[in-house]
Amino acid sequence: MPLVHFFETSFGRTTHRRIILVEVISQGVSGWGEVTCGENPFYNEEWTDAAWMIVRDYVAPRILSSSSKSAFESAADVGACSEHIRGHYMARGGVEAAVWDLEARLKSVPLWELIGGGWFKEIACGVSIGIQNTVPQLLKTIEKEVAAGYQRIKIKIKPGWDVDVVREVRRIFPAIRLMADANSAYTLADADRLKALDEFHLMMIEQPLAHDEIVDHAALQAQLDTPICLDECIRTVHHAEQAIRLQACGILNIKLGRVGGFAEALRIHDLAQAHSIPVWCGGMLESGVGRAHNIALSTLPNFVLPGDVSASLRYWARDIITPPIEVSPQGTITVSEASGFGYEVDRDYLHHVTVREETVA
Ligand code: OSB
Ligand code: MG
Repeated sequence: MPLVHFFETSFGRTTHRRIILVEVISQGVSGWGEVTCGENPFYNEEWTDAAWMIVRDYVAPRILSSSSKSAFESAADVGACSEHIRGHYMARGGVEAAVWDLEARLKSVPLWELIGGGWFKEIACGVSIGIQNTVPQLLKTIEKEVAAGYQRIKIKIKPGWDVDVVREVRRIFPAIRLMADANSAYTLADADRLKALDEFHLMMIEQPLAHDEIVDHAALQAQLDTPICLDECIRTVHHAEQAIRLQACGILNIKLGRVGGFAEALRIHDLAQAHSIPVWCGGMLESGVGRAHNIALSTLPNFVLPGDVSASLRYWARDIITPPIEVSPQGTITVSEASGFGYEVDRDYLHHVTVREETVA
């Protein structure tokens, strides 16, 4: 699916998405999940083609053989079926999330209720704005998103597009809630450069250092006033526990796919809450399916900061769910009361954009 506007991070530019959706069927009811990996192994080690094989050859067969023996009764037990797989959390998480949606639809309850959420009936939305060709272009985009009501602006940074850019954004928008995401573009040797961002009162700096490096983030956090938010580093509740113990961050970004699904996301949420670490829901340029899952997740009580969960139209001329996800002028999404993830898959349009399909039975 072509993106309405290219999205550029420190690791590259995306213009088209190749998304894997998972449909799980039981008793004539379908549940849907999305594998949130990128097209290339640049955000983390996962990418579309590898994830396809992991789902087909490892995750799906295992779940089917377990379910035929009634080895699990609820979606909460699905993650354990693929725990023996090293890594590949997004591939595993796409299937896990589909089973949660299925269970909610079979029980005719909203997904947010099934996961124990529902603390928010409206979730707070921010936007993630990629690296632009020019600073004026970035300023124009920020102005548009602020006018649309978004409660927080995140910009992407990298060496060469950082301190001067943030200074200019702050000069024009002195009072907006602003943050920066580096997607692992720096090392500890850049600490002075990152320290220079302190004067702009960012809400947080997201994942400045290596994707798998918690210890250096702790060393950096000790030098910064601005809270560090970890994204890439946190794939399991164990990583979250290490990061909190080492004081490597003040905030956590929880992405459903990155942590392998709802069960682990809930564990990380609860751990963070117990340590007074606020969390927010990250995004991976999802289709409406992944976006709807993110909305359900964002209704848990410790999701107190605006997430990267924004309107369908920011990404897609037409989304694959109906209705499309809309954001109010106050920068919120109203949580659906419908069962499952609260939207319907637009099968006609989905068929139109499908390039490959495979069934594991
Ligand atoms: O680091 O949060 C990130 C998109 C792709 C890969 C990584 C990230 C992002 C975003 C976009 O920031 C979030 C979104 O709007 O879906
Ligand atoms: Mg990020």
